[in-house]
Amino acid sequence: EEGEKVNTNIVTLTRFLTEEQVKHKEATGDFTLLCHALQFSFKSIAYYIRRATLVNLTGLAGSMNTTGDEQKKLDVISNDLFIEAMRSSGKCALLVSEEEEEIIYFRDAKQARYALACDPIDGSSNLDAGVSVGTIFAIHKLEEGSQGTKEDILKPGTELVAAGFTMYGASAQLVITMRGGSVNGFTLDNGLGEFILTHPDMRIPKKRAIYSVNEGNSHYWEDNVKTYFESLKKPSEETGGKPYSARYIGSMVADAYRTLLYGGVFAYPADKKSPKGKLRILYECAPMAMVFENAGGQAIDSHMKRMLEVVPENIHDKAGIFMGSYDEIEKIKSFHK
Ligand code: P6P
Repeated sequence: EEGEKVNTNIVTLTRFLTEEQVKHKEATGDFTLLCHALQFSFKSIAYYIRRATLVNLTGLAGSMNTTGDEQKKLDVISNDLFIEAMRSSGKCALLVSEEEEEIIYFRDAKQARYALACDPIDGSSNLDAGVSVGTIFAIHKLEEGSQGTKEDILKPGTELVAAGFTMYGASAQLVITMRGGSVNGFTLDNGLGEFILTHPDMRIPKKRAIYSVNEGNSHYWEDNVKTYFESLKKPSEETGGKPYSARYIGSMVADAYRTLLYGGVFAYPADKKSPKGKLRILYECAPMAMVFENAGGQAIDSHMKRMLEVVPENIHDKAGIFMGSYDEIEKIKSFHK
């Protein structure tokens, strides 16, 4: 009868992963089980972040993490949650985390075929301010016959099996992409405790007059970076006689998610202060580059090299990055001729 039309064709992440697995007849189901462990850790982290302010989990845990910034309690909890989820899955051979100086090897996961890099709570310095933070992840497959060594993860992003991020905002938004696949967005339904497919086949607009960069670093930028960003501030015919809009949250996952949805460019250029850039290749730049390329955009480093072809020497190596709308990245390249 008349009344609210209820959508009964709900695609959960669990169903999506099963359907993906069926497409690959050689699949053993290991990747699916690894992703179930991943989604469990996202749900757990989302739960703790939602309660953080109430249970006063914010504030400093008093311990310094390996990358030197003050470690907030949620960093510690999220990192531990993630490590235990990967360990108990039995499908992860080794894990690189922003919070851990050394690689974590799961030696009892004998059959594990995957290596994971993650930033458990990226943007955590914004936590107390209620700004959206997120988890960024990148999944590599071990070389044939490898028991899991750092060579299995010090590889170009072109070899990533899957990558994505979960942004903990008003609701938890998961964005995931597989090699050569599309980008799909899921929203956590807290009632069901399921990630629901809400953004199938995400495509980044080819161009959009929005730029996202920390202008506080502009004194240290190279000249062609300065010239490029200055050019965006002039009204131009191309943008209907208006300058670009500036949007910067300071939390990569939040800036990336907005750029993916609306278009434009997000950048953290290498500069005189941070000659190798600030963002980490393995668990910030490469996974984001895979998402942006699979959504029809581009991601390059400060040498204008395709980010997915950059190979880190060490697990915490950094890179400058420009990522966003296809045409905008082309324009940036034109300033670096
Ligand atoms: P800045 C957060 O600390 C982070 O790692 C990313 O999430 C974010 O994009 C960047 O650093 C912000 O850096 O120097 O602008 O505060």
